[in-house]
Amino acid sequence: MYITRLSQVSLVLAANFGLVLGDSNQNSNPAVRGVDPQLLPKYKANAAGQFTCLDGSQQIPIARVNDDYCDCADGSDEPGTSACANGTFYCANKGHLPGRLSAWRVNDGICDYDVCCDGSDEWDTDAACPDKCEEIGKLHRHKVAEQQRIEEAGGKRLAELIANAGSLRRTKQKELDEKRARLAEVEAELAAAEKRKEALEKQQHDIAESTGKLQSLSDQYLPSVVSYRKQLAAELHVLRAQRDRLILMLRSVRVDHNPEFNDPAVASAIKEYSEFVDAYPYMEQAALAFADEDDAARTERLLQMDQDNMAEDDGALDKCNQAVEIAEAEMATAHDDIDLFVRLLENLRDGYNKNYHDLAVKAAVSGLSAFEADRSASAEKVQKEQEEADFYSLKQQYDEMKPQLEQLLAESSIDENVEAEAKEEDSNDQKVDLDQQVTEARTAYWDIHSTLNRERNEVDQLKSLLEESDLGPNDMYLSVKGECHKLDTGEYTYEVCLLDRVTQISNKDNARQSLGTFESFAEGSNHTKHNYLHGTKCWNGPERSIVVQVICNEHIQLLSVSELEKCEYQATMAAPFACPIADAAPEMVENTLEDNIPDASIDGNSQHGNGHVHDEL
Ligand code: MAN
Repeated sequence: MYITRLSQVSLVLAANFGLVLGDSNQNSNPAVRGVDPQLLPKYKANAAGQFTCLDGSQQIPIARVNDDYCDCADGSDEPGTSACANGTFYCANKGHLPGRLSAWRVNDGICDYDVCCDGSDEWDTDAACPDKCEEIGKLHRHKVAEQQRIEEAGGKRLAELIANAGSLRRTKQKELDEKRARLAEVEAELAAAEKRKEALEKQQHDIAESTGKLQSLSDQYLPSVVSYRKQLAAELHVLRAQRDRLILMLRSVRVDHNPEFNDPAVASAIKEYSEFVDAYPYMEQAALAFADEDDAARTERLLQMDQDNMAEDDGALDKCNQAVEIAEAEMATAHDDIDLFVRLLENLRDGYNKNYHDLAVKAAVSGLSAFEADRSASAEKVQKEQEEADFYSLKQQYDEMKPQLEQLLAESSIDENVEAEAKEEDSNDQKVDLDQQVTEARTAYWDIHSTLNRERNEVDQLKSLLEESDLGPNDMYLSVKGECHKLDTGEYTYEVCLLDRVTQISNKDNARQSLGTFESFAEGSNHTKHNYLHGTKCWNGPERSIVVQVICNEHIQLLSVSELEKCEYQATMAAPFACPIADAAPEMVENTLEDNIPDASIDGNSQHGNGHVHDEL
């Protein structure tokens, strides 16, 4: 076996002392260079001068420890050289924390200050590696203290969040209960508003429909009804004039007869006429008012008056129809009155005592004959005029139109159940009013509709928060779920809405890409790693997704976002949720801190994971 210069020195030393020295400065002792002081007893030679590999696999002469030749399978015989690929070099790092370096880094010409701040790893090369432990140790202690301060503040904040979570949950639960009850009320309001809206809309539709039908009926019949009405008016004036003439004749008998004759026929005529006058006193007054006017002139004048009145109504079929109905009724009355008066006068003519020379009676009797003659002349005249005006055809058209009009008017009348107050207004006002009511009913309906949507959303959100969300141990995420935090990284601004969704917003054109919605806490992460999945699909790639890693801090802040692989993002977020909780048992907190110190591990690959366990709370 080739024995190096070093091994020879070791051998000499071993021979001198009979065992490997166990001083704390073992690196100055080449035989135990690179040995962890805790393991020093294992580097003593046994009675046979043998070293037992730490894995117990074999024994070798003590002189072969650190002889720069790898004997043990576990590399334990070469703690101070680079001979064993799996060996470990211990550096004492006085003034800082000890470190363990992979053997291959020993004497490689590089000062591995990240692990061995004392430069002891380069003990056999020209690399000058002065001891920097004081400086590095100071920096490290400062870092540890700062970390401790952050963890204390963050832990306190986390404890507060947890302490408040109970009452916050109760408050929100109460809010949810109230909102659910209110939702039922709004739903009922919406149903009522919808019913009212639909009823009014139907009515509006029906009216529009019948207005259309009315218009076409009017287009078809109005001109004939207007003419028919004029014909009736002319005939009515003739009848009125005739009636007035008879009234004046009978009045003259009543007022001017000689009562001394005591003629029963006269008395009977006067009695019946007086009954009429008592019932309709204005009829006689009206007749008197026209007494001095010539019949023809009067008819002409009244016709003109009629024309003026009619002009106002002629545009509307329903008004014209009403006027026709009134005229027909008046004509029937006039005919009845004329028949009555003629009968009275005929009875008088046939029954009066001719021996009495009562001038008033005689005038009435001869007046009757003149009346009859005039009456048949004017009847002929009226008939002639009516023939000229095609009266019977007009009447036929009117009779055809009338039932259709009545049906339409019945259909378009406002439904009293829906709108009682509009009843007395005229139909045009009714229509304006109905249009306004429809508009108002629609506005009311849509207002309630959007209120309902808004309130439903609020209920859904609260329900999902309180009943469907994992909010971490002790509801620690309750108060922040949905809270958004942004970070501008130059090209993009990222927005993380906690346990909800993450968005990438282009700073150039504001285009937004979803990086995912919250899916789960990563297993084993103590609720400090959040997975957001199913974001916008990448061009020719996967759906975007992001992992948000929380690190301890008092305040919440989005610290960094990077795209590790195309469309796979990672964010770091400072927040109390990764802090050790303030009121945890003190030893435990200390242990946690110890665990966090990045030094006692190989090559400085320290585990920065927080050792706190929220679940213990
Ligand atoms: C956008 C951004 C990038 C992403 C590409 C993929 O530009 O979302 O982060 O890498 O799309 O095409």
